[in-house]
Amino acid sequence: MMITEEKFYKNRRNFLKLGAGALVANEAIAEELLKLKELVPSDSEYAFNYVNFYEFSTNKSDCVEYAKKSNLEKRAINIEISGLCENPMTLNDISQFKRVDRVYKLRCVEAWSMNLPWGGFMLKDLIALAKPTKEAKYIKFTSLYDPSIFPDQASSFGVIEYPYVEGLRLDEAMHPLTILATHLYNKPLLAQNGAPIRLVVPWKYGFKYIKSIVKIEFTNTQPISTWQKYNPKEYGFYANVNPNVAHPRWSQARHRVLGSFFKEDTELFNGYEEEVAFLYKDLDLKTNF
Ligand SMILES: Nc1nc2c(c(=O)[nH]1)N[C@H]1C(S)=C(S)[C@@H](COP(=O)(O)O)O[C@H]1N2
Ligand SMILES: [Mo]
Repeated sequence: MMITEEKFYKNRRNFLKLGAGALVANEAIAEELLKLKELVPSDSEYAFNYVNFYEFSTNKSDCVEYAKKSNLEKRAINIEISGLCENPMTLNDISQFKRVDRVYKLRCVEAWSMNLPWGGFMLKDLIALAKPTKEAKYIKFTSLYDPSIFPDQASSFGVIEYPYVEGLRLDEAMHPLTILATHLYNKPLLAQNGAPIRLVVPWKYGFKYIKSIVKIEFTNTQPISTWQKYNPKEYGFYANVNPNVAHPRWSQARHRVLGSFFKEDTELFNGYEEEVAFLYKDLDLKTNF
């Protein structure tokens, strides 16, 4: 324990000395830091059964039932990469990217959390391949639209607008903590978790983790995300986990850890402040929520 802590603080000092700009450059230190921060994964039953996937249903267990019939797991990765970049392409082969395995805390805006062991690759590796032009400032993601498998897309009383859309600033997308996940608990993603590929951004609320991605575009204007469009007073573009900014209808100061009886304090940037705060040094987090 002592050794681990000593190593952690020593590394943290080096890390801070290198400064924000070096974060992306010095991946080795970032990986080391993450290892020392590693969490104990939650029981996989929560991850597989307590899900939000509105295309299937707003009911968490109905999602799982519809997901079983969807065949989403059998779909090949097929992402159209377009917009402001030098190498637009259709991405099918992800074997070219270095595999990363990360246990991150997922904090849902609904005030619960779980620790999830993801497998995938860093989004920045894909961005390097696509080569965004200097005009590109944002990245926009789109989920699959297929009313034949998604009941809420087929319904005329659909809850939200489809397809589900999300966005990141390009520097957030290039951060080494941001990954595209293909695996969860060392198994290919289940349909209900966003097969075959989904986004994971651990310092943001879970609704940013867009599932079943079919399109990625580089843009110079800030994309409007699905939840922001649904209710801009309640859901912002940034959606950074922040205990000091309440949702208009509930506090974000604490959350329930699934599988634990107790609630715990929510941390700024979901506990990843050391790694990501530099991205927001010029931003008022209260107005840019
Ligand atoms: N396409 C799509 N992606 C989505 C959602 C959704 O409804 N549709 N729900 C989001 C929300 S609110 C959360 S908390 C996470 C949940 O991921 P999980 O169910 O795999 O834990 O997925 C996010 N990604
Ligand atoms: Mo969520």
